[in-house]
Amino acid sequence: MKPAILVFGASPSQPVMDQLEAHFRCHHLWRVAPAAQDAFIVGVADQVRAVATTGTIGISAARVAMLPALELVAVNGIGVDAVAFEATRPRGIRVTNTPGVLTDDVADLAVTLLLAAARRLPALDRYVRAGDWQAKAPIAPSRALRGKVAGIFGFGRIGQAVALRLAAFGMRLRYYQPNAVAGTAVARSASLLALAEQSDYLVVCAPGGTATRHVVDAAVMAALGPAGTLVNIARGSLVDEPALIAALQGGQLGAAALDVFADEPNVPPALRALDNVVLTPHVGSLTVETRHAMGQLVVDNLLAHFAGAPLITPVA
Ligand code: 8YV
Repeated sequence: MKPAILVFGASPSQPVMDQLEAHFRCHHLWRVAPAAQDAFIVGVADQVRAVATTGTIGISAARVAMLPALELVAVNGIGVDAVAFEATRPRGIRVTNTPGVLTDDVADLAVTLLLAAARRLPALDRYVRAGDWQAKAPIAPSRALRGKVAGIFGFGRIGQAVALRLAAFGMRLRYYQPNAVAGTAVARSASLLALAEQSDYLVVCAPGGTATRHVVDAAVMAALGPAGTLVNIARGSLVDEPALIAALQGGQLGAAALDVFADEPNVPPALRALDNVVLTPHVGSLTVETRHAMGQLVVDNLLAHFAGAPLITPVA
């Protein structure tokens, strides 16, 4: 009999969904209204040997506890901060994610956001649509990128891919993360605060989770300064969002370009009301090609697990 899996989130790739259906007895939780999901899980819990989830949904300790036969959590994403490892680890439940395949697209979005903030793209788009051009309304010039410093917080695969791209714009680069990265020509700052002080743009590429919660705080934003821009493509949890709103409103921080938020999809109205922000709905990896590749890794990890083969991309 095919193993039963619980699918927390659908992939936009039809071939991925078809493979899940072909190889597993799929119970699709994403089709169930939130209020009815616990009852749905209770109905299938005894059979469920694996969960296919997303980076943002992960799996809570309560849900792990509801699944007595759970062996594997396959995350369709790189971030595993939403996985309750305190619940999976003691039971030997294995976890996989999708590193590598999303690096370029997430880095591309980071650069897109940075450029959009630097050249004030949303405001200029609104200007043309509103007829302000014909009305000869004044347009303030933007600031050039060349020669400016991009500080990259979190210098893993994605951070390094962002650096590679920004170098092509003539930007100077620095990074900070607790462990120095070997073999890079990019200078490491002594701390996140020092990086913010030395940068015109701070690009957040570090993992979410308890260790990095609210590390981008009021002091870091003040260090980045009134002409500085915060870019976040990592997790909303890294940024103290009320402090960010206050800094943007008060002028201590110049601008922000954000793909991720503290409580998605609930972006605070005060943030939405600001003119000096660019906002996207957590779409760093949302391209046809990358979502297919991510979903394929989920399928391949599930198949490897049930074949007794080594997992393709296990989380240590
Ligand atoms: C996705 C992500 O939004 O990779 C991650 O950690 O946050 C994103 O790529 C998410 O996992 C949806 O599948």
